[in-house]
Amino acid sequence: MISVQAYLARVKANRNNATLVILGNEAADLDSMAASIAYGYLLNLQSGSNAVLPVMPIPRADFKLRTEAVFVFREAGIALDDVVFFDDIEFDKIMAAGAGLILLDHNKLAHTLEQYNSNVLGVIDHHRDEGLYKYGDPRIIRKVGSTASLVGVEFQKAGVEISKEIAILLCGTILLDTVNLDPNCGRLTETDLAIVEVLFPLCPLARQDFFDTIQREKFNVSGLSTADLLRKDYKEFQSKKIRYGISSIHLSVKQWEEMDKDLLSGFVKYATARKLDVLLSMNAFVEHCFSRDLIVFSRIKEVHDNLCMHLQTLSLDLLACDFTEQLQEDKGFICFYHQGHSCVSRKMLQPLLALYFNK
Ligand SMILES: [Mn+2]
Repeated sequence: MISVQAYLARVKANRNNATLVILGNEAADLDSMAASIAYGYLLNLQSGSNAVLPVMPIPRADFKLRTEAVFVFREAGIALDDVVFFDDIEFDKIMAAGAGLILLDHNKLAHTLEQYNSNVLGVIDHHRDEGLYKYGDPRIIRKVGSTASLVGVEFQKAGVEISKEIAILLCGTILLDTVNLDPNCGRLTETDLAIVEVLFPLCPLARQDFFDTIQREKFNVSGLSTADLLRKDYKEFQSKKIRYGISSIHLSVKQWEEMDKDLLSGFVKYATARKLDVLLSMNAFVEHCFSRDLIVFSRIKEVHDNLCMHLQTLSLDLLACDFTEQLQEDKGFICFYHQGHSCVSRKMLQPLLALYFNK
């Protein structure tokens, strides 16, 4: 039996001749990526074809931002060089040549790929059924904790031997998605439990340890640069005159400032590249209890100062922090706050900013 690693290397070498692409959803979470690889591998074992290509639906450079996936892939012995990312192929050409698509972890193509609807041949997913691709084969849409569980069931149905690597990929994903099989998480089903019974004996890692590490890695941003942190979870908005972005970051300003002594330069670069007037960073972290910091940056002094004044009038309970070494006013204007009312999230702050900027 060919290993997952060898399968990936072979199919990558043959990537431009792919006849079937296995694609996860555009958020490219662990479930999307692990399930695509496992399912592509299963089809390869069943058909012997080197033309079944799992494609990670993000640019290669973005993979490292999904730190939990970096960890699980490494544990499963998957070398990133052998994995195909969206920018490793000419997706348009492969689709135009008539390749089929199997959607994993979503059952409606992303808006940006809508023109390939007629390429879709099948779906395996656990989201709400959008009622598309009724002819799909397979067409498996079931409310379970993880798409990885449904792929595990397909291995079982096929009577194919499950390797250690596949067990690690699927188990890690199911644990993350079901919060370590917590019946109170609202996602765990009998299907997940039944497949975990089959998979875990084949996985060499202890369940609690494995889960704890995946969870920790998910929030481990220590290897990331300021630019990576800013784009990891970023949303952009346009009001009448102001274009602004809000990054959500799991790190206190203090920790961040220790990692990067020149945060201001990172903000200047990021905001300039995206033509932003304003860049906010909402920093959520646990220090004794759940806490938040807020960073306000603008390239324009007047915009910066007025916004800071306005923010003080909102019920955020802002307390200015002293990071004087970060202040170099020739580059841009930045200030750092501790946000006393930690319940105010980006979802809540953004509409208030929209009101302010549209005034
Ligand atoms: Mn999923």
